[in-house]
Amino acid sequence: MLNPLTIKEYAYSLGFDIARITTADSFPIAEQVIKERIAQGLMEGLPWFTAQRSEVSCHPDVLLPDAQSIITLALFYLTQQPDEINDGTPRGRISRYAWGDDYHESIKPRLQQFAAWLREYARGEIPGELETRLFVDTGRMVDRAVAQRAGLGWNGKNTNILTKGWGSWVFLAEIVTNLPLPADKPVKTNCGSCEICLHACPTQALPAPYVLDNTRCISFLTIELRGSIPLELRPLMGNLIFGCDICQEVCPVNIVAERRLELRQDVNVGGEREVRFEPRLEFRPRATVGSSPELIPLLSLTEEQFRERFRRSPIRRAKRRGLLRNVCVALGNIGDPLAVPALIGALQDHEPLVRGHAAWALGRIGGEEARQALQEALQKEEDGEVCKEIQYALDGLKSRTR
Ligand code: B12
Repeated sequence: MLNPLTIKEYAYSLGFDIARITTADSFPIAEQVIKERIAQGLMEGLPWFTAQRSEVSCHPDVLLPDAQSIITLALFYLTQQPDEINDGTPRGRISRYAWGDDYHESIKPRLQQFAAWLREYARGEIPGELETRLFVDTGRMVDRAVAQRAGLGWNGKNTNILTKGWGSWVFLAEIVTNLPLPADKPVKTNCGSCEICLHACPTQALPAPYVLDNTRCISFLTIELRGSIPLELRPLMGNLIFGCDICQEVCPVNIVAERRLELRQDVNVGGEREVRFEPRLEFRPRATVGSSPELIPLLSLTEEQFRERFRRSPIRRAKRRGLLRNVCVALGNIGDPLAVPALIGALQDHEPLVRGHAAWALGRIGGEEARQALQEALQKEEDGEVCKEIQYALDGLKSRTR
C-alpha cells in the first residue's frame, strides 16, 4: 500500500491545511438525517436539495464505481478583520468567506493538480487506471459527513465542522478515488455543554443542536433565496447583506483561531506538524468587495457594474437583484434618513424584487419624503407584489404617526 503520509504532504504542499483519509463506504446516517430534515421542511427553499440527491451524495460508489477511499481536505480562510470604518455612511456586512476570491475557483485547480500527481504516484499500484472524482461544495457529495468520518474535525452544534487549530473557518473539499488507502479515525472531540451558537442566532435558525432551519438562516436568505425575504425575518437581519457568520463568530473554538491569527501563533495540529498561521492572500478583503461596503452606492449599480465589481467574488451568486434586495433590508434596519433619496430611486428599479424591498425600507425609515414617494409609486406601480409591499409600508407609516 502507498504511504498516506506522502499523499498528505503533497496536499500540504498545494496549500491545503488539513488532509485526512476515509473509506468510500456510504454515509447512512447522513442520508437518514438529510431525508428527515427535508421531510420536516427544514431544507425548503433549496429545490435542488432533494432526497434523491442524497441517494447519490451519500454513496461514493454511485459517483465512482469501485471507489475505495476519499481524501478529504480543508483550506483555512480566516483573514484579519479590517479596521471598522466610522465615516457616518450606512455600511453592510459581508460574511468572511466572501471577502476575497471565490473559493471554488481557488480550490478546483489545486484538486486537479492533486489528481494528476496522484495518478503518477500510484502508477502500477492498482490494475487499470487510477480514477478520481473531485468535489468542492457544489458537487453531489456530503462534505461535512466525509470530514467528520475522516477525523478532519467534529460536528459543531451550529452544524459546521470544527477543526483543531482553525475552528470552522475552513472550506472543505474531497477526492474520491479507486485507490485503496488506510483510513484515519474520527476525532473524539465534541462541543460538550456549550450552546452559545444556538442562542446567538438572531433568527433562531438553530432550533436544536446540530439542526439548521434553512428557511430562517440568514445565509440562505441573503445568498440562495431568489424571491422576497419573509417580512417577519427582515428586521432580524441587521446589516448583513451576503451570508452570515454569527454562529461561527461566537464559537469559543473559532475565537481561539482568530486570536492565533492575530498573534501569528504557529499551530501544532494533533501533534502531527507545525503550521505557520498566515492569512491567505486570496481571501483578504478585495477593494471592490470589502467586508463592510457602503450601502447607498450599491443601490445604483447597473447589471454590468455589478458583474464587473463582483467578478471572481462569491457575491455573484446572489445576482444584482438579490444583493440590492439585501441592501434595502439592511438600510431599512439601519434606519438612517441619509438613505431615503437612494431608496426612492430604487422604487423605480427595473426589478420588482428591488422595488418591493425598497418600499419596505422606506416604510421602516419613515418621514414625509418617504411617505410621499411611496404614495406616488403606488399610483404608477403595475406589479401586484410590489403594490402589496408599498401598501404595507404606507400602513406601517400611518400606524406610527397615529
Ligand atoms: C446546502 C448548504 C448550505 C445551506 C443549508 C445549510 C444546511 N442546513 O446544511 C445554506 C445556504 C444555509 C448554507 C449556509 C452556510 N454554509 Co453551506 N453548504 C451547503 C452544502 C451544499 C450542503 C450541506 C448539507 O448537506 N446539508 C444537509 C444537512 C442535513 O447537513 P448538516 O447540517 O451538515 O448535518 C450534518 C450534521 O449536523 C450531523 N448531525 C446531525 N445530527 C447530529 C447529531 C449529533 C449528536 C452529531 C454529532 C451530528 C449530527 O449529520 C448531518 C449529516 O452529515 C455544503 C456543501 C456540501 N456539498 O456538502 C455547504 C457547506 C456545508 N457550507 C459551508 C459554509 C462555509 C456555509 C456558511 C458558513 C456560509 C456563510 N458564512 O454564510 C453557512 C453556515 C450556516 C450553518 N450554520 O450551517 C461549508 C462548511 C464548512 C464547515 N467548516 O463546516 C460547506 C461544507 C461548503 C464547503 N465545501 O466548504 N449552506
